[in-house]
Amino acid sequence: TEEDINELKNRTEIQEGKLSSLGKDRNLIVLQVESLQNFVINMEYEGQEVTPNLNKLIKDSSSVYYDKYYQLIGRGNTSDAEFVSHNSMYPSMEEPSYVQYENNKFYGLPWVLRDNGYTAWAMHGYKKEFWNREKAYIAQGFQRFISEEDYEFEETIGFGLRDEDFLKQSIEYIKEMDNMDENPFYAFLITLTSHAPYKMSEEYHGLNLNEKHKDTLLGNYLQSIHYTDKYIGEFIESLKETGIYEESVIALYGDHFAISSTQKEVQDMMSEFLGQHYDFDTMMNIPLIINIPGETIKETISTVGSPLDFYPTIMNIMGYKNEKGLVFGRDLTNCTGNNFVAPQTYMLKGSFIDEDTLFVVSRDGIFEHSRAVNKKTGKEVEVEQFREQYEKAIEEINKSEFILKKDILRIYMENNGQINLEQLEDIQIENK
Ligand code: GP9
Repeated sequence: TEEDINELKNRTEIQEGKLSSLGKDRNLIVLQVESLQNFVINMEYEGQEVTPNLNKLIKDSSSVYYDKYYQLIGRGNTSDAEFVSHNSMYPSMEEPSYVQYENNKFYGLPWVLRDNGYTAWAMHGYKKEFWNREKAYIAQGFQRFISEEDYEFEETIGFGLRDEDFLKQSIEYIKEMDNMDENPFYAFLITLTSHAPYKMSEEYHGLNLNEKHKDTLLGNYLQSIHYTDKYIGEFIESLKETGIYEESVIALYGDHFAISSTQKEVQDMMSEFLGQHYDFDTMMNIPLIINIPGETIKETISTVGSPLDFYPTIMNIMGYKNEKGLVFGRDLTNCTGNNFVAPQTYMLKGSFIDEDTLFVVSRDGIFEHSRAVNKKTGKEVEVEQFREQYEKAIEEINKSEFILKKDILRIYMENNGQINLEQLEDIQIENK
């Protein structure tokens, strides 16, 4: 309805507040890290830091750490994490969003930065066709996609190109962007090595694991994320050496979980390891870190959020206005009230995580059979009291799907923010 569009318009207008415009005229470098879960942050494994470089980045006086950030992906996994982060729209549950909406009109992060003079490139050390990235990146607003074929390498780990090669050579592409003109740039990098099943030969193992964890899913994951962390550390040091670091904003987040809570055996193992019940809220918790060199801003922000909120959060920092598009997320730095995330993978539509509650819709989709857990006590509570939040989660997803299916941003942008809703045919959106 017109009311819905107006509400989204208001949501899209970011209010001035904390961190506003600190990134103006700076480059933006975003690292999307494969399978980076939040539980490894600040974790010590028998006296060894699992992610020393990420921990150092979080401790930096110029960093803000969002520790209640949860994954939001659909059929397109990693590529949906990109899609949601850039566009602040829910991912599709029918096909990977990059396939289904390849030719839609978007006004996401790359576009708004381009409108402000930036050049936007994406970098990823895998095949350019995978997840339909090469084709989808055009409508997403990327001007160039540096993919596997643009990197030199002799060895691979697991899925493909090693993060060491990827991150070292990406510095050269970043320098190229920096030297192109006087304008700032947007570099979006997606790492790969810490991909399931996390197996690497021993020469890459940097942690001493005890016998219990050696060659297990958890042990391999810890080794693998420790490896990636090492090269993220080197990447940041290289940025400092080039002088690009001080002129940039650096944002880093995990794309999705590494270890699932849906298999009983794995869940028990994780609960024992972490000393707390390993449920969806721990599994889906990924970190978001934003670093603005030179600013004294150190803080941990515990507002619940997800990649849906990345675009408005980063736009508040970059200081540019989104005057053409619509977003569903919120600026996590300044938003007040009870924000929530409404996952549709691993949990069904209508499920949500907010500050107090983990609400999991039952497999049969019947509301009354759902499970609600008080996050503070870990105890199950009466579900009926959450009917409103459950309906809100479904409504938000449906609105986003309607906009994507009808390619409404195209109409919206072509008519300078006006939409004649009567001209749109009705479409059926399933509630499950
Ligand atoms: C491959 C990489 C992995 O390009 O992004 O994707 P995933 O399998 O995690 O979705």
